[in-house]
Amino acid sequence: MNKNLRNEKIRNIAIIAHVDHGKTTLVDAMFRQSGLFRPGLEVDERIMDSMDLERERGITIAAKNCSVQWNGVKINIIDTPGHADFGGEVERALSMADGAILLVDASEGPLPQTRFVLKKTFEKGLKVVVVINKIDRKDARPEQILDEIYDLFIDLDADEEQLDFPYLYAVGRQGIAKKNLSENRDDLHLLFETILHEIPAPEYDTEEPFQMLVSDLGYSDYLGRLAIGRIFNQTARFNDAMVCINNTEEHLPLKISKLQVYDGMNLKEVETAKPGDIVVLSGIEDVKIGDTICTKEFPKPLKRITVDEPTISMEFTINTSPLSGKEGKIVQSGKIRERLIKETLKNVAVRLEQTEDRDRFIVKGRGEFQMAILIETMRREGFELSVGRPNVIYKSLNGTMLEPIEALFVDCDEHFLGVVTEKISIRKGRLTNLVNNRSGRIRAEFSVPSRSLIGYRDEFLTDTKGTGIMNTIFAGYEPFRGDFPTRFTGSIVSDRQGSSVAYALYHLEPRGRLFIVPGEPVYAGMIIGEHNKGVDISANPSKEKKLTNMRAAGKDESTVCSPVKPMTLERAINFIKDDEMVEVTPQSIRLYKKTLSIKKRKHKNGLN
Ligand SMILES: Nc1nc2c(ncn2[C@@H]2O[C@H](COP(=O)(O)OP(=O)(O)OP(=O)(O)O)[C@@H](O)[C@H]2O)c(=O)[nH]1
Ligand SMILES: [Mg+2]
Repeated sequence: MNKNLRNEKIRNIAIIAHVDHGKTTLVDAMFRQSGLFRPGLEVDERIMDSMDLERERGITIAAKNCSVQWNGVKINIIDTPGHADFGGEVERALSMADGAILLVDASEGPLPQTRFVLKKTFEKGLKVVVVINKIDRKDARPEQILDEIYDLFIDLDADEEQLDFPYLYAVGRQGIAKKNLSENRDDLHLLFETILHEIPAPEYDTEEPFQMLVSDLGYSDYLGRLAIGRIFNQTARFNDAMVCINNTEEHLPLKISKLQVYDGMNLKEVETAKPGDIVVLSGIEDVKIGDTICTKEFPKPLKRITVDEPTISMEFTINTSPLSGKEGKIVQSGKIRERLIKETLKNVAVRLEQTEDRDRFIVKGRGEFQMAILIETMRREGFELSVGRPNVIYKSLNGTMLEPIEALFVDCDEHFLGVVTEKISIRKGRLTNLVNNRSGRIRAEFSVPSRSLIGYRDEFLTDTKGTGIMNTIFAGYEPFRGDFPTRFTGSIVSDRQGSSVAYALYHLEPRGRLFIVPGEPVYAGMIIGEHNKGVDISANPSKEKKLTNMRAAGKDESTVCSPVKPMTLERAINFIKDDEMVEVTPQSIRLYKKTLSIKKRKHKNGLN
């Protein structure tokens, strides 16, 4: 009798899209128009992108909750990242939602991550409201994009009801949403109304016991660990005694020491929270994402959150370079291990494997960008460590080695198609589709091994003079397509410890592209540049000019070195080969050969 009730006072939505299609900016406008800020208050842009790295890079990295009120209904919003490497965050966010706002850029149209996130909402059976965003763009083609979205729904096997999706046109940045392009509107009221009308209110069952699914973790200095998630049935009360059911079906007792709900971007303490609401609960330390919190009397776990498997793995070790321990505060393997475990608790897409060597860990995730963000975060916390090349994760089926394959979508000037196709075919990629609509730009689709894309993005941008756009989506596992070099150039390797000098670097410039400037510390085995040819060479970057008493006029060469593009972490991990590592400290990024001594390297390679 009391089944299938709905809490009409609440809506839970996730905002999903391909990267940069305007999710976080739309949330700003929703905040403004729901009266969250007093008029005239200066507010930062993309206020939900609160992490330092998010603000610096202008992208969302972690999914985050907030809420707005509209006509007496609380809309819990989860802003998600659009970058493919953070797809696990979308999967986690959807576990709290009853529906999703799918944003699609009115010029770019549906892109690979649009497909990924839409597929995930279908798998969860969630209602989707489509918002064709950025219709103010000069190159906007909203009606065409609507057709493309419809095609995408068909492609993903949407049923009739899903195909009849509600849609709006919007300029998120100006806070405008409308049903018809010709309509004159200057607010988001229609979006709020559509959410209230189309997204089902959270359903609950009074005959079921209390259940809350933990979908996120937080930490507060005063309260300790915070469990964040949605209440599925019954009401939570401050001081209630509960149990947390973990992945091994253990029942860990807890008492709700504080109960909070989202109020705008902040949290508000409450005495009780109703079914369907998203709460932040304190009172338990040992809780993980996916656990269910329920009563002691009726412990009944909900289905755990599942996310896609990791696709790449990377070696993390303590820093063993001769310069280790000079720049970082935290260098011990125990601390690195603790930090990585902490990451796996919060980040559902990251896995950690301990190896036999206690100083060496294997970290698995969704992509090298995700790894770079993790490493960058660690170095900012004061860590010093070394990392190896990102490697794809192979599988084996009936004795056949399988490798991950991606569909690669390229949009570039037709003149660059030749060089792009050539580079991709060397890397065992195949052209699968080509559209030339005679506009001067072409759209090509390739099927490529994932491993060939590691480090390729930079080259692609250089090859297309910065104008090409590439997007990828994981397509599945296929038989291994054969070897090709991970890099077609060699490394210039320092043969001794010292300090680099201008004279030596100047004379090395013709050999390739240098990574260091005069006055930097170097050591034997440190990679100081990229060699033009496919083999490594040794060099002495601290070689001074021989001083003679005889200074012949006109013979003194000027030794002004060319500017060096600073080595970033992302470039470094994409650049190194299997026998090379990146040394990361709060101040420096250095590259080195795993075997520092040239003699030992030669011996290993069977050379004398
Ligand atoms: N022309 C136009 N640009 C917009 C609009 N909304 C957002 N933008 C711009 O699009 C860029 C990306 O906006 P974000 O809100 O960060 O996009 P996002 O979808 O949250 O990006 P990720 O979270 O990294 O996936 C920013 O430069 C915005 O200023 C719009 O309505 N029109
Ligand atoms: Mg964002």
